[in-house]
Amino acid sequence: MDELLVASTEGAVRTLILNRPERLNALSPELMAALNAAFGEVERDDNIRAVLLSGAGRGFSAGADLGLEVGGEWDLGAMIDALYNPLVRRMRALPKPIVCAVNGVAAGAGMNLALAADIVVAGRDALFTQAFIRIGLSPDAGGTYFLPRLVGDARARALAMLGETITAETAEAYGLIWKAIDPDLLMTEALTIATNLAAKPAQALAGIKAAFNASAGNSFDAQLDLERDIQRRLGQSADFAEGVSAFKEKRPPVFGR
Ligand code: T3D
Repeated sequence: MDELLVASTEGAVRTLILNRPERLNALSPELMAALNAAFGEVERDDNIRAVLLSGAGRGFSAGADLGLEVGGEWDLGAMIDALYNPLVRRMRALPKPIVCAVNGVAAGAGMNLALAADIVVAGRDALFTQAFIRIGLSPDAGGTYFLPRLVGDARARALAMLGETITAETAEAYGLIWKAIDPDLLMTEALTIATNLAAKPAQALAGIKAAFNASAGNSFDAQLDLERDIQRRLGQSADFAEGVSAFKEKRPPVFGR
């Protein structure tokens, strides 16, 4: 049987490809478990400095696997507790940048999985939909947290309540994603972004991620204090010393490996 999640490493970038193309990479419990394990490995491996997440075939992910049996006994909350929430928490807490290349439709939890990444790029032919409402559900996998923060409350509510499909270009115009890209160049450009991130000072990237993660829930004062604490720590790092020396010596910096 083909692997559900194909992992490869190029330099310091770990690429993870959802691999159920015949089901548009629907998130079966097995695929979710594989994703959770893969992000756990990335967390532990000091040689990995950035992650690139994408999907095989013509879709990024069609969300939860609807092929599973549903019914009164089916506890979706338990599934979310066991698989969805740990994954999204892990992706947000990972002190390394995650680039997501959306290569086709991203629906329901598939869309929200993409939004849990730090930088999202999409092929111009990609589509985004909060499909939950069509099957009588409300967004999960962080959707009601990410959406209003990315696109504002008005658009977030409409996307969730209407379940309309938007194009990658609209997603870019809304500020939902970083960029819409020529589909033929998507993976090359996404890998370039991830490789670029992997060469940047890792502790500073971790600091940026921690600061932005906290920003949504912090008061202005608390955020200023957090910025100070992060900067204090970074100010003592070898990368900062190297950055300043390189600036003074008019040469490119070489950050720690
Ligand atoms: O379970 C829990 O824990 C609760 C959590 C819920 C979170 C959620 O994500 S709820 C939202 C679930 N997703 C959806 O409702 C989307 C369902 N899919 C679609 O609406 C459409 O497939 C798309 C709009 C995404 C794409 O349409 P299209 O026309 O490009 O493709 P298609 O023909 O519908 O799909 C291709 C195949 O993938 C097809 O199989 P077949 O008929 O060729 O054998 C289709 O059944 C399969 N597929 C698509 N989505 C899913 C799926 N199989 C299982 N689960 C899916 N979500």
